[in-house]
Amino acid sequence: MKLALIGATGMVGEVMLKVLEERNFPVDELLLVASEKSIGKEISFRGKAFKVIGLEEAVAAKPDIALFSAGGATSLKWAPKFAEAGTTVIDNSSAWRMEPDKKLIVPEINAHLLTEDDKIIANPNCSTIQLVMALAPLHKKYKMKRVVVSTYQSVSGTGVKAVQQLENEIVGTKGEMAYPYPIHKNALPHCDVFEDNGYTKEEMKLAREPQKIFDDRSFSVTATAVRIPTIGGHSEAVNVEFINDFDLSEVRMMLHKTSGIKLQDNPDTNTYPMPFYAHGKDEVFVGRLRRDETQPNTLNMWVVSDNLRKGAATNAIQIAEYLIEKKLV
Ligand code: 11C
Repeated sequence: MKLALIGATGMVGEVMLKVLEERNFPVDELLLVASEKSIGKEISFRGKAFKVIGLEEAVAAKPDIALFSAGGATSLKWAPKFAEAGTTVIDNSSAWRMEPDKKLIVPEINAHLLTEDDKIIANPNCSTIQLVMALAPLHKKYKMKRVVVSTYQSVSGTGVKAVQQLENEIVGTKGEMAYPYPIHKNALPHCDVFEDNGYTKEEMKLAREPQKIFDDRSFSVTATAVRIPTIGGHSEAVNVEFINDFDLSEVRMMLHKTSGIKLQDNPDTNTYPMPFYAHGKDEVFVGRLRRDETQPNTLNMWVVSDNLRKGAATNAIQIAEYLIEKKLV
């Protein structure tokens, strides 16, 4: 397996290398790829030093799989060039997600749709992945009607500059600002850019991507996305109205049995999901399960996951593992 990692020096790239090592991903040849300014830099993988190369050189090497995490502009320009060379691209940016001919994949939900003709495969947004992971078993059984989600998102979702801004503000040093306001001791109802309808792009990703992943337009999602000063993962308060009524103990049992979900739900022992605990782990943590007492068939829950792992690197690598297992590359 010849694997290329595009954006190898970035935050998600670093986590991808860690996850590839941990999961013992079958790599015969590894191409670490980054922008001009990083070419020649050395990065260690499985105890061996690799020199970072540029995109032209990586396309010419015709890797079997390219994991992209270098931003939308790089994906738009370079993913088609890799695809033309026969490489299967798994793209972590928002560039291709809503294209009708590109599949948007969370392996536990819809990897069965993939074929060897899918040369550019989209990885959903981090806050979408953890949301649909928690909703999938419940939607199957009770059929969702409407989801109201409020997010509490880690600064690591914005990138290294934002993590730096928070760290600078904590110790009181001046530095570059990733946000229009301080993030330390603050909460910004502003993730990604504003769209014409008054929602942010992050909120619209949460509204649109789940329908595509479930291949179902019969339910709707409305979102408020908020950035908070944490780094371990994204948290989500989820209110979901179903068409059919549910039994809370059955909901608990279903989530408990779902692969990739860890139930943390015991008020007696103060057990509930937190980014502090989810950080560095691959599962989606679900807790605070309770009936919404204001209307029928409606559930409240709290969902937390490490946005750089299941929300980005791990999901992309699971897609790659699926392609290899099913001999689609
Ligand atoms: C955030 N969800 O936390 C974003 C980061 O569309 O892949 C990932 C952006 C994306 O701000």
